[in-house]
Amino acid sequence: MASAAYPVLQTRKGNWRSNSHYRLKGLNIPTLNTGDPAKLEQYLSNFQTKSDDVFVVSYPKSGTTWTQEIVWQIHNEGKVSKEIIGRRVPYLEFVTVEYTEKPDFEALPSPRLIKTHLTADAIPKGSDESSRCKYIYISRNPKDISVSLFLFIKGMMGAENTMENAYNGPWEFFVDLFIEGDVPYSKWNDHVLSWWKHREDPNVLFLKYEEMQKDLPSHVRRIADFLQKPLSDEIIDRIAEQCTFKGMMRNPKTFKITEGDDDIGLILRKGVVGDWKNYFTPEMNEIFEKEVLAKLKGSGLEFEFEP
Ligand code: PPS
Repeated sequence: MASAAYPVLQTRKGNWRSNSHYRLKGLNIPTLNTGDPAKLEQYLSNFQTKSDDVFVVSYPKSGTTWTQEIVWQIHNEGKVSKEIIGRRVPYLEFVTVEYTEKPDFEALPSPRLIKTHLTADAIPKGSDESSRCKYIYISRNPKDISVSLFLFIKGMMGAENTMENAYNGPWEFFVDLFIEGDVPYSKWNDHVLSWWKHREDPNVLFLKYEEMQKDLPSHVRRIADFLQKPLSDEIIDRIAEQCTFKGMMRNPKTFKITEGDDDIGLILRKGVVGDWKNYFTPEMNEIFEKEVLAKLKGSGLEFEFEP
């Protein structure tokens, strides 16, 4: 429902078009996420956090689902569930969604485990000690993110109800859109830096996908400690094994964006570091280094690009 306050934003080049977005909370939110952008913006602005809420936060395609599953298993002592992840750790920005199940955060039992892609500036925060919740931010190198996002968005084209709003161009154009921030949740560098600034806040845990790949058990322990969940080494090791890419691939349809038994919106794809090398030309790499990675200079934030 476009309106003067919330126009539909879409970048075009010839017949190619970016995903369509609404601008709210200072970010590009896919029009597919909501039929009522004003209502979504109001909901996000008024969301009341509780002190035991846990937010799993990321820029899209950074390892959100992986972290959601780890957090859920930590809270459930290593149990494995086939219930779709969006029901167990629901997505905040789907609160007014129309094409799939809407989450109900008020009905969610405590501690509420919540997924979101909001920046540190846009995310709901408690105003005092009694409502100050925890945030786990998962980051990933932007070259692998851009490939993962491109392939995911292209895949969403297969769904009839998403055709009008979805990306229809080639990889080359997508790289430009990613650099310009004409993609869901806008510019990667602004997003990651908004959270990096808060990495030392006691209620923020800042993680990196590439480091999790290298040593998953120690990260499961770090997350459990951060959530003050005392678990035995045996349970930690079990969760780490169950949350490897191979472990999660035992139930691939548990990890989907939408409800239903189809293959639309499947999230587990390759799960590796360095797939970008199969897509980037030397010229793209050069532009990316200059336009995206150079923006991190001086922040102390660095990423690994090789397995
Ligand atoms: S989303 O749609 O924004 O929530 O996507 P997100 O979950 O953030 O990211 C999807 C990518 O994470 C990979 N993934 C994993 N990698 C390693 N280990 C595990 N267990 C795992 N689970 C998900 C998933 O495959 C996507 O990356 P690509 O590069 O596309 O494979």
